[in-house]
Amino acid sequence: MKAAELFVRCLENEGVEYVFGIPGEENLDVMDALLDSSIRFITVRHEQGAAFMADVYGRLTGRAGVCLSTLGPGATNLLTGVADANLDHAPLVAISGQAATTRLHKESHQVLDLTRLFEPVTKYCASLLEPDIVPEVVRKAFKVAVTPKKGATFIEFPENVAEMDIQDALPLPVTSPPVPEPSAIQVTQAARLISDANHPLILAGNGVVRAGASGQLTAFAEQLNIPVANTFMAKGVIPFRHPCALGSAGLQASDYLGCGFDRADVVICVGYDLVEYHPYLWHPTRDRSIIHIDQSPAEVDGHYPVTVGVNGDIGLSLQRIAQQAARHEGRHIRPLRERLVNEMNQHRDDMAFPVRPQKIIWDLRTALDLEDIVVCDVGAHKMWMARMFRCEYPNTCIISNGFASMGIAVPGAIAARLACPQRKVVAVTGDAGFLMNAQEIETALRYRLPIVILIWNDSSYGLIEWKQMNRFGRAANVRFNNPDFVQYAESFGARGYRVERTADLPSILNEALACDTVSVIDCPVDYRENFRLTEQLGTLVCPT
Ligand SMILES: Cc1ncc(C[n+]2csc(CCOP(=O)(O)OP(=O)(O)O)c2C)c(N)n1
Ligand SMILES: [Mg+2]
Repeated sequence: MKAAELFVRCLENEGVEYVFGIPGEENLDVMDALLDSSIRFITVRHEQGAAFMADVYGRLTGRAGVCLSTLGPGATNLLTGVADANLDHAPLVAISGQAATTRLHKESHQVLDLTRLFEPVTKYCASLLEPDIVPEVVRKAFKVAVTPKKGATFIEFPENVAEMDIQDALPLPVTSPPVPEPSAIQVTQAARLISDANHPLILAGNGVVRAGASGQLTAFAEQLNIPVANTFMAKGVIPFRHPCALGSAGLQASDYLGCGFDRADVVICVGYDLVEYHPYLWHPTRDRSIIHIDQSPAEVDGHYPVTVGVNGDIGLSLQRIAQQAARHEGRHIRPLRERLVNEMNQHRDDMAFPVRPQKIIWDLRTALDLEDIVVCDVGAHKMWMARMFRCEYPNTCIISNGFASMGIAVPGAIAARLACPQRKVVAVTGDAGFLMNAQEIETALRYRLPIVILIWNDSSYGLIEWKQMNRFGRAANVRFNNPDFVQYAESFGARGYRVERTADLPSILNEALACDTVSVIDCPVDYRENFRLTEQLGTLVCPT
């Protein structure tokens, strides 16, 4: 057998269903071997799209998503999506072809040192310099990708090695190391600190989603009657309808939630990745007690002094702490929650045009089932979605908030549809982020993957304009023109809709969601609301 065939057997052995990518001259043997495997290759239109697809597939399934490119320019195109997975802690294995080992030592066509290039954006990089090491490298790449904290790994496969023969080699057995139990002493210390607290608050992060511990988190909060703020990436870890749910923290301004943090004396951080929300934003005073509950020890940060660290299985840690800690009164959270819910409800009948962000969110939430999936891009629309889109389940509003790269929504929605074919999927995107990977509409159509793309059209890099106006009172080089998005969609063979009256948005959404193809909705948005929100939050008086 060729090393390339062994490589593909190793991928099958890891349970790989899909490889997202673009073939090249340096991975001919791998591409050919894939034809005889159970793995489905998804041919995309830009390697960045492939990496984002693998990234979102990894988030939704918990198993590493796989993307593939050729050497040089193919590999550099993968880089942004790989970095996104790594900083967002999504499991991903990236594979690239490489030139033959006989020309890697010199200036040579399309050759870059790829393991060096990928080192800063992955947890592990390896070059398959010998056929014999294929089983070990593949096993290690998949194991490291899912080991807490999850992230990206990279394998480079030189073309001459891929075609070499190898005898008697087999994939290595797949085993998952058990997650350690939390130490009893740490559990007791945490329980004591919580019992003695006046106003404890939970900050739940994406680690809860990765550990599949949202049920235990909700039970913990309910039993001890402690309010829960979640990070953007942890939307839905506690159902929003739950009275303990306070909504998303992370808008880089004061918000109702900030009132909760101001008041808290003990903050219980569960599965919290510091990459998402700087501790100095919610803990400028550095004087609160912090309990860190996670599979891995806390990152070092001057504003994150950990009083008690409980490391190990998150669900188990929460259960054991709850058995020992005393229940709180938790009365002060009601006004905070009510203010947010009122704000969400205010715009249900708001017919102003261009459509206000709050109204787009109201109509989208109404059109979708609670299990359906939204993949959000990066921009002002993400801030609004994080703040106001209610989620009852984890992984129903996918947000990139570690690397926070624009361009994830369209390819991410395609991967979501493949990972969860029974659910409806909407990409919520800005007009700028949309055009960064809009070419993948063709991929979605070719594989018959119905998705809805909802573009918030402001002809601007809206989030940056928001920040510029706040800081300097004038906008700098953020405005642009858009193509006709309806004609653009139709030119691919997709459906295009333009929202011309706010009253039409619900029926357009329902029609697009019901049809079995790709739909693009061009929705003009009134981002004057951004400045109103800044003002409103700037003069916020805490309702507690
Ligand atoms: C790849 C990438 N480039 C630049 C940025 C910086 N950035 C963050 S949001 C944003 C503007 C996004 O504009 P758009 O997609 O139209 O969304 P809007 O803010 O208008 O809702 C920019 C330039 C980024 N996060 N990612
Ligand atoms: Mg925009």
